[in-house]
Amino acid sequence: MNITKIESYHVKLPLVAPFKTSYGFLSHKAMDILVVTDELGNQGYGELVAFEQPDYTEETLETARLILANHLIPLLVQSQITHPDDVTRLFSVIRGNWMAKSSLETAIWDLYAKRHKKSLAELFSSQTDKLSVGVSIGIQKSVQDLIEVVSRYVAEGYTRIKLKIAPNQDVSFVKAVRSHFPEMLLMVDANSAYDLDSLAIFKELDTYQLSMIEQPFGYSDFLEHAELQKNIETPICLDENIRSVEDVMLGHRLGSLGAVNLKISRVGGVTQAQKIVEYCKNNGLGLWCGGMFESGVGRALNLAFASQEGFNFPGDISASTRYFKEDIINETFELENGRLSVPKENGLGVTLNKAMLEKYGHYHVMYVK
Ligand code: OSB
Ligand code: MG
Repeated sequence: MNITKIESYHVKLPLVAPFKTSYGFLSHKAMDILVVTDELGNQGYGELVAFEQPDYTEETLETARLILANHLIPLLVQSQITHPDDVTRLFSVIRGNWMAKSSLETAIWDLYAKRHKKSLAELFSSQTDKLSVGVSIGIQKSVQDLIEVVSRYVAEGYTRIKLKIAPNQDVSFVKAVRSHFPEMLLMVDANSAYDLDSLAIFKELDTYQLSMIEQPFGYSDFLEHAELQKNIETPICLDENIRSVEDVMLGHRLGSLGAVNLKISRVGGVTQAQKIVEYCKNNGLGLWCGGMFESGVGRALNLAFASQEGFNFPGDISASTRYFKEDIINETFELENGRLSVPKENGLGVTLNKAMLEKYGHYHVMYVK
């Protein structure tokens, strides 16, 4: 395929409700939408999901834009690409910068699928057209507020609840939610807010039948996570730590994890994410699809990807209404009996809403042949 043009929209969408985690507070989500055009006029969409602050991982929107403009785009347009896997190989000379790589690689997947008149779900050997999904709930001011928020999501049909926790905002919250919802699939995510000094907290959390505990310790720590796992029954799920299949293998061998939160963007794209799916499947690990408060473009990709064999737990892929009042795609993702439909149309199966892009975005041309 021949790339003739690469455009981007710098978008910033207000969240329906602010989101508080152990490391920060989010009222808007910014993202870039890449539009890659080929010689036949097909267009592939990719989402750059990095945050504005380097507080979840080290990349930011700004660092990723630089890497795209100065390194990834020049590499891509100089080369002959026949399959999206070629893009991953091409980008392997550049270290790290996973989200920058993923934004372009996923746009090429969409383009490739459209050129072959197939949906991404088809290309990923989708096993189902409806996915059970969960919702990730930010830290609330009080236990009462949290119970209200959880109750609302449960009423909407979510079958798995993830609570963000931080020191002193952990056990009391989990205890209250568990006693209101004894059967609910419930888990927590600490976003690296603790270390082994808090072992007693985790021993206590271990008594609430949590499905897993996500990223309790440092974002590149494996040893303390392994030590923790020896002391608790609840599986540890790693998120921030996992940038590649090698990280999953390391965590598995060391006993630092029982499950993986897989974000395509955090591991450099679909081709790399696929290796993790295979490894988890072959080794009986928990596997589910994480989220980055993506726009509908990124969410469509997550739905297609997570509908394949190997994913065995509801992901952080919530309905459109959970995130933004207005999105930049024309379609909406609506919950039906706790499930979202996997898009069926060619490629990602979603179309850009030009009016919303104009309202919330700024247009840039990154490359013209
Ligand atoms: O740690 O999984 C996380 C959102 C932004 C950054 C990190 C995380 C999250 C979430 C929500 O937990 C994911 C979503 O619903 O998109
Ligand atoms: Mg997480």
